[in-house]
Amino acid sequence: MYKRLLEIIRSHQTIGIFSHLRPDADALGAQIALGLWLKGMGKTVYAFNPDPFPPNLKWMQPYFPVQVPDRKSVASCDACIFVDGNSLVRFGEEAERLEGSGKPLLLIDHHPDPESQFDHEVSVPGLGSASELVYELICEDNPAGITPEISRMLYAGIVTDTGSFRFDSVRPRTHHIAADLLEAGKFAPNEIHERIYDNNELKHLKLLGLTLKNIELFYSNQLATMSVTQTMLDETGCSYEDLEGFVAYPLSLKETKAAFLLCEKDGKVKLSLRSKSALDVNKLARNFDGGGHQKAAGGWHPGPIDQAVQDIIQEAAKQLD
Ligand SMILES: [Mn+2]
Repeated sequence: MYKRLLEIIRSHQTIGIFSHLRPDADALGAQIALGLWLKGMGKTVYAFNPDPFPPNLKWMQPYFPVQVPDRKSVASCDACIFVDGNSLVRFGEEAERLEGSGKPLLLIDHHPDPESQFDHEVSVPGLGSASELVYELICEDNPAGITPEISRMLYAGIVTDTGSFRFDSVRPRTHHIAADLLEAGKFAPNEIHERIYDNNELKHLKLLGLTLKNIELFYSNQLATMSVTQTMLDETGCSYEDLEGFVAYPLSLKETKAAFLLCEKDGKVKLSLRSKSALDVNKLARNFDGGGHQKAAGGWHPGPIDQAVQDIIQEAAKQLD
């Protein structure tokens, strides 16, 4: 699986790496690790993302420059790698323009149902993170390629995308990789964990307080929603990005099988869907202009937010029993 990808990478000099829009730690960790590794091989590397680093991942920024894609830099690439997304549209307009450009388009991803737009795919749906794939790729080339910097980036991607090693995508192999990264990187797990999770401001906790009051339960507590209005964001001085991790609270309820965070955004309602049961939120998200994984997905509803709650519950209830 990695052999052909390695051949393609070796035979091109200037390589662009895209991570998905509104990047998370897995997207950025996998992207930056690839960037560092390729640069170490003597390649000219561009890392692209149109969106900024989220506040809790700003510490990753100094490891490798990630720039907004401009036409000239993208055009100078001989090959492009796309990490942690299953379709060019997930990577923004400049990525979409690359379709049919003749440049090899390479995919490294763990989302289900990848588009057929790529010339070569390393796609493992159900795997915990794209960062694990980048780890395997580098080791296939040379295990010594896992430097301390690369270790930190990949560990950040794995710890976040596996919910701190608790999702059922976690395999023994996940822990073996994590152990190897800890050894190669000589860092303590909490060093990364604290940077990502323990950096709240008071306004985040105030917003959390408001959102917890808004939890609603349906079908004998099997389904939970948490609604966030623009007024709540304005009152606390927060933005949509500050809701990271909130959906874990309704999902943590004993009888809850799936939890849905709904937030007013750009005149519509943004949906974050999470499951801790057989309920497939990727399938559910397909009804709401979205997708993702079986246990974590996102989507959009035209609004208003009360209608969105009704519609999402009605659709999710079809999967109960
Ligand atoms: Mn991911």
